[in-house]
Amino acid sequence: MGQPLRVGVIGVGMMGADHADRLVRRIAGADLVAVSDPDVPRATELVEGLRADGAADVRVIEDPLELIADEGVDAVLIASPGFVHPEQLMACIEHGKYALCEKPLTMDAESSWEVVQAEHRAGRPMIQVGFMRRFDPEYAQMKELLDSGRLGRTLLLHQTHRNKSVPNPEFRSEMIVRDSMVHEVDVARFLLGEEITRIQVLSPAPTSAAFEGVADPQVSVFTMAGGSVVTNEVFVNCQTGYEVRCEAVAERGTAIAGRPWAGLYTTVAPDVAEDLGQWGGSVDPDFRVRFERAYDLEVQAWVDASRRGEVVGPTAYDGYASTVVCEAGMASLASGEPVEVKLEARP
Ligand code: ISE
Repeated sequence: MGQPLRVGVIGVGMMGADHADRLVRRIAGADLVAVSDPDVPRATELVEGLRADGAADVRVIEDPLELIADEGVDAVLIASPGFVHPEQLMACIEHGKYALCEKPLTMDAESSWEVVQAEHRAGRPMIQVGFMRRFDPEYAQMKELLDSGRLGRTLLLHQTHRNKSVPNPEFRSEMIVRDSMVHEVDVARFLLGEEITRIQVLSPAPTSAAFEGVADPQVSVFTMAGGSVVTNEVFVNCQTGYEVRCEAVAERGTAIAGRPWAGLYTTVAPDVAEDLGQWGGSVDPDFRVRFERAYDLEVQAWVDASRRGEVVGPTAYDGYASTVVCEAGMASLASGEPVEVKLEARP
């Protein structure tokens, strides 16, 4: 496939640093060539650490727009805060650079839609959104199983998303929707292959571990275009560990992805192959550990596709759709009532 993809990483917080490390140690066909962060000492420290791992020529470019425009950068991994995504994505589109953008695509439906339209005007897809669960082997296996039709129609999904704790007082109720539940939005659209038409977010009595006034846990219900229903529990201060799983209930069986103690678990009709697992382990608190393989496969797929001149995985439109659903979710969180979801048609 020719020369390695020269990648620049924007944002060296928890995810950006993790991706930079991944690009240096585990991703084939890519060279990390630059990082950018307003915290230059932090970026410099990261680069020095990576140098010890053999990444000798990584530059620190303070201005992210300069990194995007740089002729020595072929593709950009955006791990900066969501509110700066619009201008960075627009710059990637303008300079014709492939971008892997961490979720959320942007912070509101209007700016997400502007990104979708700008990419469309540019005439070719360039953006992959960082919904890594699509690359998790068990979720991918579940998608294949549901699509095969062997279990009949999928009627329900039950999703669980628990973080051990979020010690950040700025992580308010709306953030639980926009930053955490957004993953469930994407998985529902991905597994069922249809849009969410209505969302309701309920807030049960909060855990005493949550900051004052924060609705945690939250239970949300999505109604899908084809009539199936998705229930979601998002609980970001559950105290135990990082538990993310999804159970699909179909006409002829069920499948669970993400049981922490086993592979894909199924209970199926007698004529469908059966696969049982057993409990036996603790639950790690870190989502980088739980989804390490998914992140590796996600970034590898992005690098391979960019080198082929293609885009795979969640598109800008997927990012836009999830933003619209989360906005409706935040409205429902405030009112307690179901809210209709209205999407612009895919360009
Ligand atoms: C975080 O941003 C993530 O993406 C994690 O996967 C999620 O579990 C967490 O709740 C979010 O804050």
